[in-house]
Amino acid sequence: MTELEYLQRVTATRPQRMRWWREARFGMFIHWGLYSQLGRHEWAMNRERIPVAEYEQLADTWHPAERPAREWARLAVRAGMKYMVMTTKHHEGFCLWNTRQTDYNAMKHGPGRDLVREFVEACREFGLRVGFYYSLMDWHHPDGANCARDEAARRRFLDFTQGCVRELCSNYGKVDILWYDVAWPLQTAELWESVKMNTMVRELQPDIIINNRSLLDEDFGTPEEHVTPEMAGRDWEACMTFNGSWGYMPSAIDWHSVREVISMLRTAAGGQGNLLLNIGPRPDGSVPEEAYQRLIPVGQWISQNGEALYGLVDRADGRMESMPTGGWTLKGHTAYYWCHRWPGRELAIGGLQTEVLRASLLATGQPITFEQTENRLVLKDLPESSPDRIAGVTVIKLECASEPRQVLGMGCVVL
Ligand code: H79
Repeated sequence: MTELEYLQRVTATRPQRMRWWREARFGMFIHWGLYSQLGRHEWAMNRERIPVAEYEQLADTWHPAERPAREWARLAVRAGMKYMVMTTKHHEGFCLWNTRQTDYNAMKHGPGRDLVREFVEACREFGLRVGFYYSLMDWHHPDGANCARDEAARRRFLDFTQGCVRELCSNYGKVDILWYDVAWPLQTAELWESVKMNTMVRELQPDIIINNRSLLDEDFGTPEEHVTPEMAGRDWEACMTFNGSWGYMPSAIDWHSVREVISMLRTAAGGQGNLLLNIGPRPDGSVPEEAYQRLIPVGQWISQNGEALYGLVDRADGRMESMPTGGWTLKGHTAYYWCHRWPGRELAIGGLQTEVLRASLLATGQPITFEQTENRLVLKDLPESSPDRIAGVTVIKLECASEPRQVLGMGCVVL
């Protein structure tokens, strides 16, 4: 198959394949590997120049508890997440599944079992979609670096890579997402044989969704550590650490707050994107308390306000203005105003280009009285302080006569 034929086929099936993902909005990223034992960021091997032979010893000292993936899945459901993506192999090269491509895997070392299988089973048990993260870059494989200079090494490394990906797409039933990372050191999709590799993936998993990190655009873009919408028409998912480190790192103490997570969700949904929020479990697989303290309230908040988040939203960025008191998500004729700085008894919104038919508090359904004059909507008789007790983010639902649009210039009249 030529690249063009491949792209045509991928594009034609995208709307059906992506439907659940476009409605899901919120997923859990899990970074778990040998680096979790060091607790100094998943890049420790590279940043500290730990020799391969020394690092390898971590494979035999890793003894995870029984089925921690069930704990992640339970937490993900409570947090309002719809899918999970786990590192099957990070840059360190240690494979978490029972692979025939290398002995450097969980089955043959400390864990003594297939951690990917446990992950998949936990996803299924809790009704979550299954995502596999796979790092193309490999600091352990003998050809992982010299494949850029040595053609025989490249052939061996590609056979290894394709063998790994084939196993992941063959041995675990339906896989919903393939999340490649870091296409180093080969510089092009041709050198990685990405069309060939992803053609194989799609033959094995016809409905799979693939990210853009095998140097092909594929199904979605992956802004990392910032929630920035991609251009209209392009699916995207922001991946975010919770505390600045992907891998478990007890000294990383700058955790995003509940309010920040809700703000990320609003920016994602406002741009028709998703949020993949990371946890870095401890070596035994348990989830740090700080993640619980934030994800449980996030889930409670979503259980009251999910209508503003989930489902086929329209793009708000470019159509609505940014406001000092909050921001927007849109669905059809309905606008949701996520108010995170409560203004008091009245909330005025300028520049709405549509007639508001009904206003209400989303969490309770309580109607809000309002006056709408040209260019100005004033919501009245509101509580003195934000009614949302979980995070101080109150969503106001505005049902409108047409698709909402907001236009505000820089002056007091629109020129
Ligand atoms: O798996 C996570 C990261 O380890 C991986 N992608 C996410 C999902 C990633 N690999 N490379 N990068 C991200 C970008 C490289 C960042 C770096 Fe650094 C800057 C590597 C070294 C300096 C910051 C400081 C991150 C590691 C040390």
